[in-house]
Amino acid sequence: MTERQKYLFDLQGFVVVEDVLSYDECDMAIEKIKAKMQPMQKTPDGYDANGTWYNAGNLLEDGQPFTKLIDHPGLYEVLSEIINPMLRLESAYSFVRFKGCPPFEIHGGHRGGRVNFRYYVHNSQINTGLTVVAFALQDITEADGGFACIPGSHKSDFAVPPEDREELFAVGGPLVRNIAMPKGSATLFTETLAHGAASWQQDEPRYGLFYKYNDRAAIYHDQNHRRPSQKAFDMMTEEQKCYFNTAWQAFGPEGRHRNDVPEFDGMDTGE
Ligand SMILES: O=C(O)CCC(=O)C(=O)O
Repeated sequence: MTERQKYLFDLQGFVVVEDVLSYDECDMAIEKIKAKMQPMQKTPDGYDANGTWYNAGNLLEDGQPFTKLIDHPGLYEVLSEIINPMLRLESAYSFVRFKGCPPFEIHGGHRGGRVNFRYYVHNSQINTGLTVVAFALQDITEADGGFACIPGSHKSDFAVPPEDREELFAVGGPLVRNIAMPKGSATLFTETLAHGAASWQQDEPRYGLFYKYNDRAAIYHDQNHRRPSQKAFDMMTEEQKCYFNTAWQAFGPEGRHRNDVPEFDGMDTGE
């Protein structure tokens, strides 16, 4: 992690890493997402999706470029520094959103959330928990909508007062900024940051791709129905497979005392 990345991540709660994917890889990812995406009835906030929100899971079954992103060196440099060198990939999925979709309301936004939602710096070392990598598979300007956040809110010791939430956390309101992302880049943000997504404004839908990382000793999402299938594991290196181990740090069984040996080699996800 460069000093510049460290400065920006600490200041804002997110950092944009450019040139993670080539243009061809972005286009390939979009084609694979299109082939898999399913309409959602409701948005994560419970609004009627009305054909403007889709999702796609099990993307690791589709091989590249999804597999190589599990431990991409340019992302690992940052994630290993701000979370821990031993990482877990909790989920990898796509949300596809069409022009005029309901927003993803701002959530998170203070560091009192214990193990998964923490943020502090000690002896120049950043410490955070659940962290999202949002890949930009197309060029996104601030005017397009998409990922939005309150920069710096990951350091707040206070939750927004409930009576002020509607005003202060409004997407398009005084505190929330839309974040521009060039095609092929990845935005790494801590879930401790107040963040969400503004309604999408481009004619071409937004093909959002999200990987969520945690310390290999911590867990936020239920793992059992998110574990990759055999087909997905067959395309991974031994090190990549370890990203799906169950959460623990040490005193594991014989031969994998430190949780650095693959624990699973696939399961039928039923999808
Ligand atoms: O859609 C987005 O860009 C935001 C995603 C988000 O809020 C999340 O992953 O928690």
